[in-house]
Amino acid sequence: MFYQRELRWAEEAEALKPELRHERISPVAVVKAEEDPAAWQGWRVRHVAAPEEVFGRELPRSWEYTFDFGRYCVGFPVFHFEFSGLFDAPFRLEVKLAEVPCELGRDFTTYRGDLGRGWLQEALVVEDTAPAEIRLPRRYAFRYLQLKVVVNSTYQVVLRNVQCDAVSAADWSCVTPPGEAYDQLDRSIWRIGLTTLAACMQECFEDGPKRDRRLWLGDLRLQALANYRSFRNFALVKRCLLMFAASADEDGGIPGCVYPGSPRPLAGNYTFDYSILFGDVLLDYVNASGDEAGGRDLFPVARRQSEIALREVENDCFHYRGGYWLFVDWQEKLDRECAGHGIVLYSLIRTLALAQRLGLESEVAEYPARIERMRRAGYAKWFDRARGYFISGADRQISWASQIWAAFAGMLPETEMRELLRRLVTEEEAVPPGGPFLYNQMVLVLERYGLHREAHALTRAFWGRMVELGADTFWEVFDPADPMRSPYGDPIINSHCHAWSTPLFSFR
Ligand code: RAM
Repeated sequence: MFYQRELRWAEEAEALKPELRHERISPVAVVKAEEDPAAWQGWRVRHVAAPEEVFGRELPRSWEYTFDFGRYCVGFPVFHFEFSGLFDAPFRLEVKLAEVPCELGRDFTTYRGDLGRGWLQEALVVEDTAPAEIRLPRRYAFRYLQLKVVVNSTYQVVLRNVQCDAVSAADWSCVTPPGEAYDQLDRSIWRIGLTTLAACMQECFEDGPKRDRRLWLGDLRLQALANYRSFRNFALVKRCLLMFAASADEDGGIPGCVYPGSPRPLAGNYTFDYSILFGDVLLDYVNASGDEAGGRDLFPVARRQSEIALREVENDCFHYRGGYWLFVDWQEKLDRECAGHGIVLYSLIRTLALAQRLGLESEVAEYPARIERMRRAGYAKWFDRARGYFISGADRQISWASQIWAAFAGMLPETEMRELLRRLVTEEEAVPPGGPFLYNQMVLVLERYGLHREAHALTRAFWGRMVELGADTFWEVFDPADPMRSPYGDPIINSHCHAWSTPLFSFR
């Protein structure tokens, strides 16, 4: 459908590829991972030496050191060595990198998850010459870096230093810290949040720099909002929007995620609820950047996603017939139909608002009436007056997801919705979020309904707990009651720096 334009969009996206900023980071300690049932995920690290005690000394034939960089790094590890004596066998170096202690401590051969083991970060370097510098060619995301040599040859090795050539598209000089009114915990949440976002700002917005290192539209929606309030890198958002537009299929549908690539980005998974929010992300972008020409150029893509969404609507209600991925949240117990209705309705509302913002109302002339009908039908089908909540599925499930998306879509009058959201936060019967992604949607929607205080309290309770547990960056998956939770069958494959977990509370 957009074929004529896709190559141009791909070229424009390519032209917006950012120049990454570099920073050299050195380790602050030599540590050892130890099992500790009292620690989060059962592992902690113990300080064993200062890096200077290792650097510059002649090392034994077999050795192993784990360096703690004291902060989260995304970049290329660089090692400096000095070899003396006759170089009579290749130098063999094993490298392991980890975001968190549990990953550092676990033997990767015990990995039992569903996703490919290739995401676990390790490298084997074999050098035939005596190189003064070894730079790993792949980019890694880590706080801990382990080097191991097993039975070296007879030459002597001195490790001069270990560093990370860290890269990011984020510019910290654009950022204004929270005002006086915010305490230490708030400041930590804010700082760790932006550290998370910055780590994910590479040649595109990545979901996580360890895994999946890909651009996902649902993640971009939250990343872009956090970015407008901090690093204000509008070009990177535009590049990502263009990458999605450039990977539309014949029907004009865009995927839920793309793999950066040339001449065109490659489409990844189709995620219904992500794709249909293209117009929402585009509207936020136009509002934040003022780039109306860019908005107009991509408007047909936004409208097409809403049209595709409407195919799943019958008698003004969304029906989940299956056959495609309706993600909403990592919560296995969730009945997604009511939330799905809210997302489709919200997509129409936002595409209409985008058209109005760009003076293109005539292209979506039927939307106002449709929106009204879907609001009424949604209320009639899913709102339970007696219980005061939206319910979903045969089990009449009350969930955060249903309420959140009903709220985004304005399925109740504003004052009633505000009251519902206030009650929801402490509702014991409600199926809670499966992780930070949906908590963040809640923070957003609370703020949209003027519930700033509630959004703040939720942020402190949920993200504050990760701070207490020692997070350097915010985690993709976090359930305070279940440290080993993983949607992928093994927590060491979880991403511990995931931009959708950058808290969206506005520290104003
Ligand atoms: C995972 C990633 C990504 C998310 C999708 C739905 O693979 O964590 O961030 O958007 O799932």
